[in-house]
Amino acid sequence: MAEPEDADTIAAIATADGRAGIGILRLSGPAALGIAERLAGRRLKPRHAHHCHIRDRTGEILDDAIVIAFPAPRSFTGEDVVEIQGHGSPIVLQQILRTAVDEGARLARPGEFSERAYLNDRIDLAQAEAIADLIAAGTEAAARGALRSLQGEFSRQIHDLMEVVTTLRVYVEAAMDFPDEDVDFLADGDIEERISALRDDLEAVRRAAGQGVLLSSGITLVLAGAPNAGKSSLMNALARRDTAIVTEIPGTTRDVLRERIDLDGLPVQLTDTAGLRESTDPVEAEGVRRARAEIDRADCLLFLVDATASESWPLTRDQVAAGVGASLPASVILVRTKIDLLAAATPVTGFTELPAVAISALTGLGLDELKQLIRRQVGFAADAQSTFTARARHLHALDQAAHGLTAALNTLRATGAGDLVAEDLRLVHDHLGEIVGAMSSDALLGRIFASFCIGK
Ligand SMILES: Nc1nc2c(ncn2[C@@H]2O[C@H](COP(=O)(O)OP(=O)(O)OP(=O)(O)O)[C@@H](O)[C@H]2O)c(=O)[nH]1
Ligand SMILES: [Mg+2]
Repeated sequence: MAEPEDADTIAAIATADGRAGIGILRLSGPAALGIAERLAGRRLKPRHAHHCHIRDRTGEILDDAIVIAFPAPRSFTGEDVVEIQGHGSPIVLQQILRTAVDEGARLARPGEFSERAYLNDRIDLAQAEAIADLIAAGTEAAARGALRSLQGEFSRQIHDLMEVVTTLRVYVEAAMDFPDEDVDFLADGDIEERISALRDDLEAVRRAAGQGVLLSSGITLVLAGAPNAGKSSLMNALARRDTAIVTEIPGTTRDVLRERIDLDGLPVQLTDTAGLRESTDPVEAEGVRRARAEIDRADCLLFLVDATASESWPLTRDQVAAGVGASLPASVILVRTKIDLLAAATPVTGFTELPAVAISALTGLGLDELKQLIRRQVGFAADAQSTFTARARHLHALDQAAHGLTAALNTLRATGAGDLVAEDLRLVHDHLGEIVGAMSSDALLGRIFASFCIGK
């Protein structure tokens, strides 16, 4: 693990760029206190709000501010930290920042405060990532989930798994170290059962983390179909605003239009596209090309078919692929539009290869059903309440850990060789450790030592 560059004191404007009532500049590092005291022209008491003038090096007053010092180690980064809470003027904040740099600070890199908090063991890696996810949260549920991760909910579950792996390793290594024991630890089936149970637990965490990834990254949902199918109308109905132009002229939408919506907790980027057809109009043709590029990148495709048009229904996946002329995402939903225009309710869903729903963007009929279908198709569970946020990196590590457990089980069953099982388990532990920031093997040795009485 890299050590923080401890000679450096970093500075950055911590609040968003733009005009606001208050803007905050943050300093962290060994020179933070000294720099802030020169700017404030006074000594700073720990964790005390000082009202003072901030001056540049010529003595000119830059701002009237509240300055608070958080000496190490009881600070966010674990280093000396000072917050200067000035007026939220980008110009003034830049002047204060420049003066802090003149006094010896350097501009912080993105995420460097969180990085230092991690390097100084104030938070683990998954928690550091949760800070970024909290800030970027697209829905209330995502924000709640990120906060739960930041508070250590996800890390705790990973640590629990790591504990069990460690116990298993201790067990296996002991069996190898004391081969003259009466009981053959490895052959009695107990260890196999325990590895299986651990794999089940890991699978449960993997499922929850999968929800967490959906919660923090959301999905991209693309609306596609023939011209006039009702794509823009559905976009406006789902976004509850008049984003896209709707007319009865086929080929109205040409550009790709985007809206962010909250689908009962699931952050969704909704994308409206040009109606798919061959066109000699270069503008429309470019729109169709872009529509296909969006479909290529989508997590979920809604393929719209006008119920009043004489098109075959329902379509198979191959038929949709042919109509779209692009590779389809795993989730494709057929949407039959404008059903308010049908004289009688015709059976729409029935048995089809693809999930299907009938809607009217005009009356709102079927929209709730559509939303539910989208959530189900992308695998977003209804109770986002209990979910923490996670990242693709975490899923990858969890998958590798699961593979490692399977490998350990296979090794055990095939060979019963303790050293090979121990090596598999070591890898499982390392993969889990990647999620929270590694636990060194020295620490593991300490654990083994502490839990076993060697003199026995
Ligand atoms: N009655 C009824 N009309 C609808 C409904 N949805 C769309 N329409 C009408 O169908 C026409 C085309 O709708 P749009 O939403 O512009 O269709 P589009 O798929 O975006 O069309 P392009 O952008 O040209 O590809 C408009 O006249 C809409 O008013 C609906 O649910 N009910
Ligand atoms: Mg349109």
